[in-house]
Amino acid sequence: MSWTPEDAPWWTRAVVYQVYPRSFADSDGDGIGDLRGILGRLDHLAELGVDVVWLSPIYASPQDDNGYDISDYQAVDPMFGTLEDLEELIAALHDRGMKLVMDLVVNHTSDEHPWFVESRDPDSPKRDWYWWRPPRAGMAAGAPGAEPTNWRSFFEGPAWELDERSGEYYLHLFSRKQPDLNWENPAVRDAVYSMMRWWLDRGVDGFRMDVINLISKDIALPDGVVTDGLLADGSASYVCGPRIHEFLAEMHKAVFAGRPERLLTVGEMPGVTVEQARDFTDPAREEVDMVFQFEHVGLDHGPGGKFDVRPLRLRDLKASFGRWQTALADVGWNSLYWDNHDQPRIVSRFGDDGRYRRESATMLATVLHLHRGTPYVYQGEELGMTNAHFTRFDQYRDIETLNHVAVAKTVGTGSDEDLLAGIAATGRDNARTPMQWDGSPNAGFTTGTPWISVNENYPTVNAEAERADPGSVFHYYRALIALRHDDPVVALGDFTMLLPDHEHVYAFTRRLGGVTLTVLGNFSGEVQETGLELGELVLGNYPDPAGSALRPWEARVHRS
Ligand code: TEU
Repeated sequence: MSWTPEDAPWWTRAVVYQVYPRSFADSDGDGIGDLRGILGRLDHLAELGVDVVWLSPIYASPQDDNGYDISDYQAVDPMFGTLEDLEELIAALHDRGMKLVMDLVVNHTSDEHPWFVESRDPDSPKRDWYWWRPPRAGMAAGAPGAEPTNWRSFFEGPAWELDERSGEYYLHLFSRKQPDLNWENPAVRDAVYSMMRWWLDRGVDGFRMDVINLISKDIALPDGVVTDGLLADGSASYVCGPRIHEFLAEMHKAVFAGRPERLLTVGEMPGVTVEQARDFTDPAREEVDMVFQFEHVGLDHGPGGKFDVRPLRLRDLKASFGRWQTALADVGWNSLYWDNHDQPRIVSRFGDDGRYRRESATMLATVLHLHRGTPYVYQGEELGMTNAHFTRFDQYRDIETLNHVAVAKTVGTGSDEDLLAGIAATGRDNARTPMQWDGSPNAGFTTGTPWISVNENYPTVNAEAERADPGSVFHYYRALIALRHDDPVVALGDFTMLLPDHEHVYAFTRRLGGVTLTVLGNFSGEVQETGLELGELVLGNYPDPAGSALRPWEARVHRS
C-alpha cells in the first residue's frame, strides 16, 4: 500500500501535541494544571501549528500514578475542572481546526474504581472483572513467594497484592493501586467499548491507548525466568499476548466502524516488535492507526535498566529507526517521538542542553520530523525545555522513581550519588516540571505553589522569550510543522538511510515524484564532513548559509 497525496489519511500530514494537564497551565492557583488553564493557552498551540492535542488523563483518579489510575472513566477529576470545561475545550480546539485525542487507560483501573471495590467481594459478579487468584499451591496466603506467579511489577515489587478479606491475590502490572482488568471477560470489553463510544459521542477525535498491548495475558499465568532474587520478568506472558489482535479488531468494530469522523488511534506498546507493529497498523486489519514503540528510548539503558544510563551510540539509533522505516514502508505507519511524560527531555538526553541547547534541540527535531510517520511534540519540547537536573530525592514525585529509590536503598544497591545521577538522567519527573510560559514567578504556570519544582532555567527558557526570538526553537518547530503540512515528500516520501556507519552524522533521503529531500543532522559538538552532494537548502538551524561540512549540532534539509 503506497498512499498518494490524494488518498493518504489526514494523520500522515498531521503533528500531534501532548498536553500533560497536571503541568501545563494552572488557572485557579492550586499549583496543579487544569482544563481552564489549557483553554487559556490555545493560541500557543495554534501558533505552533499542531493539528491534534493528545490529553493525558483528566478523569477521576486518586492520582497514585498521576491519573493513569482511573476511578471513573466518564467523569473529570475536580482538580482538573468539570465535564463542561472539557466540552468547552473540545469545541475550542475544533473551532481552531484542531482535534482532541483522549488517553485511554484500560489495561487497569484504580483500586478505587467501583468495579474493583465490588470485585473484592468473592461472590460479586464483578469478581471476574479482574485477575484474582489463590496463593501458589501448597503455600499460605502472605508467605514470601506465595504470589500466583513470580512476576515483577513495572514499579518494583511483586505484580500481585494479597487481599486479606478473601485470602486471594489480584494482579497489578503497575502499582498496587492499578489492578489489571480481565480482558478475557466479555463484560469487561463491552463496558470499555461503551465508555469509548460515550466519549466519541461527545466529540472526541480518537484515543492514545495506554499499554494496550498488555491487555491479553497467557491465561495459564506461567512463572517468568528468575534472573535476580525472587522476582522475574513475566512480560513473555502479557506483552502482545495470545488474543491481542482479536481484542483490538473487536474494539475497532465495536467502537470505530461506521463512524464518519476522521478519527486517530495510537496504541502505546512497550516491547512491541517491528513485525508485530506491521500487523497492528496494517489498515486492512483495522486495529490501530499507529503505535508508540520503545526501541529507540531503550538504547541508552545499561544492564541495570533505565536508571543505569549509557551514552547513546548514533549507529544504534540509525539502525533502530532505519529498521522501523523499512519495515513499515509498504504496510502500516510509524509514530515519531522523542519526548513524552514518561521520557527525559531529549535535548538533555541525546543533545547538549548547555552551550548548544538551541542547535541540538532543533537538530533532533529536524531528524525526527523528517522521517516517515506522524510526529508527536510533548509540551515544552517546542521550547527546548531541558531536564530538571534535580539534586535531592525530595524533589521527585513520580511513583516509578520513588519506588526505585526505596528498593535501591533497602537492598543497598548504589550510593546516593549514583542513585541521584540515574534518576536525574532518566526519571519521568524531568518531563513533568511545569510548562515554562514566561520569566515571571513559577514561569507563569501558577500563582500558587507548584506541585513539583519549576526548572531553574525558566527565566531564559520560556515561551515568551522563544516567541520573541526569530531564531528560537519554537519558531524552528513552527517551520518544521509547516514543512510537513506543505510538502508531500515529508509525509509520504520513501526513506533511504545514508552514512549508516558514521559515528556522528545522521543522514537520509526522502523521495517522492522525482523530488529528493536530503536530511542531515550532526549529533556532535564538532564539525563533521559528510562528503554528500546536496541540493537547494530548504531548512537549516544555523542562520547563515551552509558550507560543505556540518557545524556543531547543525541540521539541514536540502531539496534536489
Ligand atoms: O507507560 C507504560 C510504560 O511502559 C511506562 O511505564 C514506561 O515503561 C516507563 O514509564 C518507562 O520509564 C504508561 C503511561 O505512559 C505511564 O505514565 C503509566 O505510568 C503506565 O502506562 C501505567 O499506566
